[in-house]
Amino acid sequence: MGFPRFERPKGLDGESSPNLYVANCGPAVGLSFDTIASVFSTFGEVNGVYAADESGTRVIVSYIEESSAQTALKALNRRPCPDLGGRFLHIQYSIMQLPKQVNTNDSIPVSLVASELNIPGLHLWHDFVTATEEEELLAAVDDRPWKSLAKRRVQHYGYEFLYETRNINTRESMGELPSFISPILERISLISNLDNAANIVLDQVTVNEYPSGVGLSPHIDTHSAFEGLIFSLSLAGPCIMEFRRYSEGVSLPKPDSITDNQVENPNSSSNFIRRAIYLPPRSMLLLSGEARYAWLHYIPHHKIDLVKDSAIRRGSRRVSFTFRKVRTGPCKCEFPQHCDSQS
Ligand code: AKG
Repeated sequence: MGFPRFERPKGLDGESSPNLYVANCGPAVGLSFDTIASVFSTFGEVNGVYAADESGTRVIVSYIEESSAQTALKALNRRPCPDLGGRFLHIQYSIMQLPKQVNTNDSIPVSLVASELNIPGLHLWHDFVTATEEEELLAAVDDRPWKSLAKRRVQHYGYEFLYETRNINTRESMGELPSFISPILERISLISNLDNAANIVLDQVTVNEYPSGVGLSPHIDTHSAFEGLIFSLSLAGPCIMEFRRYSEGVSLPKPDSITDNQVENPNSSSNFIRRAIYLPPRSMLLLSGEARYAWLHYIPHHKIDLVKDSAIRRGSRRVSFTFRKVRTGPCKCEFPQHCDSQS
């Protein structure tokens, strides 16, 4: 299986190439590969736009003709680009090996924005925290003890999450959430376009640390364990999160009966609908309503993810903070077939 390999830009004056390394540009700053391709195609035929690394802020724009790259570099380098929201791009020539063959057997189109997935209740905010806040949050959890699971490490705050029962140990509160989390909770409460967000008092946090290539098995968070809003903040590295909903009449397998192999080869079943979204570092995902109650979510075990036409290498580590509110009564959701309180 051949994956694209991107080299660092050479940045040599006069060393021209049909490929441009473009910084301050990419999905993490709200520019989709399609938008970038469309702006750069003003200067010539674009072969493809690829992520230069996992940051989501640096891309390689590959032209058919070297002369197109020269014109684009002259026109766009270090100038405000009106078609990209006035953004200043930093452009150099790049020498790269283009992807020859990428395994797409198990891949589905990956969206950069939640609305494209058509899953009611799914929301994604890019740059929910700053790079400084990200560093502080990572330093805070790295200062505290991790618990090792088979493939990843976790920390729990507020209440312990019990993986055997997929529920909360409500008998033992671990106390208030730590103060380093408070700015994030405040920002969540300011999300104004969501019913309930301002009123909900999130009281349980699970921190997951995934080494490169490690994913998460498909699951729906136990209805009786948590209320209806589940927020997940991605830090340090990107990942793809996939969603799967079984077609009407197909009974939902228990999480334990879904093997990692099925996650690796999700096309092995045609009874479900699949969707995928790219989660860049510092983004906040919200599962609410149907997205929270009826769709399985999971992270495929990949070291490299295909996003649009690009291969994105996962970082050496991804750390997520999942914020939830522990439920105190039975769940009364509109999805009884997925609800342990109602079945
Ligand atoms: C969970 O802890 O149940 C998750 O789904 C974590 C999701 C994530 O890592 O973003």
